[in-house]
Amino acid sequence: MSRVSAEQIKEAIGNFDFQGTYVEDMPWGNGHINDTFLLVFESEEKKTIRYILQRMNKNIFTKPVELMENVVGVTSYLRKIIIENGGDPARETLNVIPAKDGKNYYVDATGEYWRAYDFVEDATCFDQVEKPEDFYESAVSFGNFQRLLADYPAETLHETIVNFHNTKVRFATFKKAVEEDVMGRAAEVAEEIQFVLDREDVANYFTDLLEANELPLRVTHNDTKLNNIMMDNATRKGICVIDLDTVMPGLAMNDFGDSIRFGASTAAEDEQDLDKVWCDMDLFELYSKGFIEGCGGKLTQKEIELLPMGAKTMTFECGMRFLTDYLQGDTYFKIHRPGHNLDRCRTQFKLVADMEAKWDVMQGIIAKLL
Ligand code: ADP
Ligand code: GN1
Ligand code: MG
Repeated sequence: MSRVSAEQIKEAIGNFDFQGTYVEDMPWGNGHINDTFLLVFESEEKKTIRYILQRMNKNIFTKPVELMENVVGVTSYLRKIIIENGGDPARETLNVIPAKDGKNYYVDATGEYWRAYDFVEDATCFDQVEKPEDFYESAVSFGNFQRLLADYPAETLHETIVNFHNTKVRFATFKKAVEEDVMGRAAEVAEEIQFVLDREDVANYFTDLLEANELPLRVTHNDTKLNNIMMDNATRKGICVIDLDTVMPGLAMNDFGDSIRFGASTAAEDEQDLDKVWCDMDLFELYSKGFIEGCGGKLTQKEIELLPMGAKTMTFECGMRFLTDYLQGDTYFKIHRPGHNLDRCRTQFKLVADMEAKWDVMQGIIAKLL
């Protein structure tokens, strides 16, 4: 996708129903997919009002209108529950700001899709765990999110990315990328390619069980990394689950697993020194406890038993996706340096290997919580 120009931002800002007078805008956050901006406005009483403005990634989300239907459907459903529970709907769910024409998005002159949200104030998104308790609280929140959506009419949700966590299909796509090798990069990453090929059983595991109807499909978030949740600065509890682009029917174990691969790592997702990258078992235990509690008894025994497999599968899948993108020329994930996707892939594979070494410990932790 082309870079966002100043004129494009200006046009988008002018077409949403924002309160107050425009002060400034700046790029915001560390998401890999959308182009996110913080907007600052000022009310007549000189109070600062902040918004999030995003250019949706149309290459990835090819049906942005359907995607926004999902987001509005889910956020208005959550809003009702939050009000019933005496919570604060302005901070506990995303709130979509309508465009001036009343739609939930704006299409600019170049055909790009934009959306806007209230900024969730007095809360922070973390790119790495700072305090273990924060990770526990994020687990409770992601578990709660799944519990709150347990009765959401799943049939009304559009599948925003088909086969998003179908790891078997991801494996096939990866093999094709290796065969095509459009950038001529395969030879230099032979070791990483072999790492994937040796684990076809991991790729097939959940897909096969799903096809055999042995796992419940639930409404899940599907992108549960730590920086997709806002932690309240005062209480340090998870206040708002964000990045709802991939809310779709999915597996509870995958929501669990995606959080582990990102948050239970002792290093950043793109750390280049692999000696720093491990899967921390204390964090794994904390998250497991919080997630099971947050799901509020909704998980079956089998789902709980399969949580370690969710961690391994999501980490493996994510590493394979980074490697696929590296082989295909970095067209999917935003990169900020050459080889960025390869660095990311290597941390994920280091984590998978570490989980394999600690498999009995992980199973033991879950057995204790059952
Ligand atoms: P991406 O799909 O690119 O990850 P996100 O929707 O996760 O996009 O947004 C990127 C970042 O922007 C988040 O990690 C968070 O830091 C920030 N952000 C997004 N929405 C809000 C919001 N409503 N209030 C405050 N910060 C937000
Ligand atoms: C992307 O959108 P963001 O940055 O929260 C990706 C996830 C990956 C993650 C890896 C829609 O998440 O699936 O796990 O990067 N989102 C999409 O950090 O592909
Ligand atoms: Mg995000």
